Amino acid sequence: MKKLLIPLMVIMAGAVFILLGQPESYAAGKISIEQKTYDLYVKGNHLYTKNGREYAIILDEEIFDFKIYDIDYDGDEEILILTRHETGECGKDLIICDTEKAGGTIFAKEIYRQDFSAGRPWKVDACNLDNDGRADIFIGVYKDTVFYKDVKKRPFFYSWDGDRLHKKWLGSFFTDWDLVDITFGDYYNLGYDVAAVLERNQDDKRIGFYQFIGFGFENMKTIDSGDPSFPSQLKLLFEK
Ligand SMILES: [Ca+2]
Ligand SMILES: [Ca+2]
Repeated sequence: MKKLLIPLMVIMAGAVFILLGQPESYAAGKISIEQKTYDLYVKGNHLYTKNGREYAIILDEEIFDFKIYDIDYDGDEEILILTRHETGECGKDLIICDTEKAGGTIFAKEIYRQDFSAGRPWKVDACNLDNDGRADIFIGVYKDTVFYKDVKKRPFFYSWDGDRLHKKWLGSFFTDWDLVDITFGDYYNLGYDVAAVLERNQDDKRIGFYQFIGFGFENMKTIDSGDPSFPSQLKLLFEK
């Protein structure tokens, strides 16, 4: 028995080596089109789906961040992409893509593009803040504003009318704590989404929940770092 054990261990070590040596690809969620769901992958800054066992590229452009969202509420999801800036440090253009099916897989078909490179964008997201029939699009930028000269992460919101973006709320900040990350969901069963914001003040962190009230956002709740639920909420909302 002992003689067999060593070659087996060598084979297993080899298998682990092969697995670790594979080109990097990351499962990146799903997209649903015409009642069919496609798995998405990110590999070498490109977005892929799979056709059988083969990776099929969705868009011929490097991505920095993306969000799958049904921006016209017709049941088929679209892809919002923040393209990668040449420096690799931030995003460049926001592209909104419809999808086309061909040969059992899908391709992105650009329907809108806007250059956000001056704002050094770091995140794209989409949500329903107010049930007004228009999807709300979040672009996190890294800049100063007219009134606040320090360069930091700032929350910009646009609404999508089916053809183009309209400025909705180009905020300087939610509070005097720094914006670290943001995500959206109907966490309070209100029938619309609220913002969950990870905020930082020097070494301290907290999660603030904010709802849109027409001319800005209002705080609904804050979970401080000392709250027993803080670690689980942090994991659930921001480390998914
Ligand atoms: Ca749609
Ligand atoms: Ca809206």
